[in-house]
Amino acid sequence: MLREKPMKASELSNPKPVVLKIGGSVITDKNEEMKANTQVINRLATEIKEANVENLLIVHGGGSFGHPAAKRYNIKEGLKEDSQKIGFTQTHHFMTVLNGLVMDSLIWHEVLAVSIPPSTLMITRNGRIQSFENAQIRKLLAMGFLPVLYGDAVLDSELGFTILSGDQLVAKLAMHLNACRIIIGVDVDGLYDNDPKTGKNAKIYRYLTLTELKKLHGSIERPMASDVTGGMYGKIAELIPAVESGIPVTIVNAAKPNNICMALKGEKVEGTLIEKE
Ligand code: IP8
Repeated sequence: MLREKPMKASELSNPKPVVLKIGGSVITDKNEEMKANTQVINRLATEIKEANVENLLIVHGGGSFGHPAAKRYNIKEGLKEDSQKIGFTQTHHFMTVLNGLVMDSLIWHEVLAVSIPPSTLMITRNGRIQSFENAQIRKLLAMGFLPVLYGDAVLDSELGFTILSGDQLVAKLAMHLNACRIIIGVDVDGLYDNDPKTGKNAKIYRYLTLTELKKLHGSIERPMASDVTGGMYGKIAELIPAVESGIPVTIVNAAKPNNICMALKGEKVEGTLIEKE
């Protein structure tokens, strides 16, 4: 069932939601499977608590928890043989483990966070969200809670199962809930013309219009091998519909202390701002 229900008057009295994505490369160590950056997770929880944003949703990525198992068992490509099924269960489970660590920290910092496994709310079709039950999320937001979702291994009506990236989820949630902005926390200072970790002289984009973003999407380097959902390339592709619908996107370095707090408060942070025009 596809729910496109408009916001109720009581819900509209709240400010429009802000959607925050925290990249897997920020909260995990991608060099070691299943290694969480617990200090960073705790710092981010402090920043989220301090920013105290009304109507906030968080989506986090998979990093070294979700991606290695998904890659090992080709989960994104769908169910082709029974031996992949254990990989589906592992990928989903490892994401719940990472989510548990994020939740522990948020709850410890007295953030009113409630975890929602995306695989229970949505089904994809050939990798794209097909049905999305958002009543729980709307209700939680209306009651003042902070829903926390994540990239997940989900059921797919054509493929059997697949991987739903946190970025596809972010764009979909933002559009469904009429968000006022999206903040993407990554482990570099913004969007570059080249991978700043490997490419020398990579140039950062401070501001991009939708037209420029689309052009860039056509020219940017293809995915890095460690990330089944396509790294920065996948991110850009997923953000286009949200920017198209008028939701500005700010990409900031969440590995640098205080950036997420400032971005959440709407303060100016070094990064990349992408707007429709
Ligand atoms: O890290 C994918 O989410 P992402 C998560 O946001 C899994 O691309 C399960 C690999």
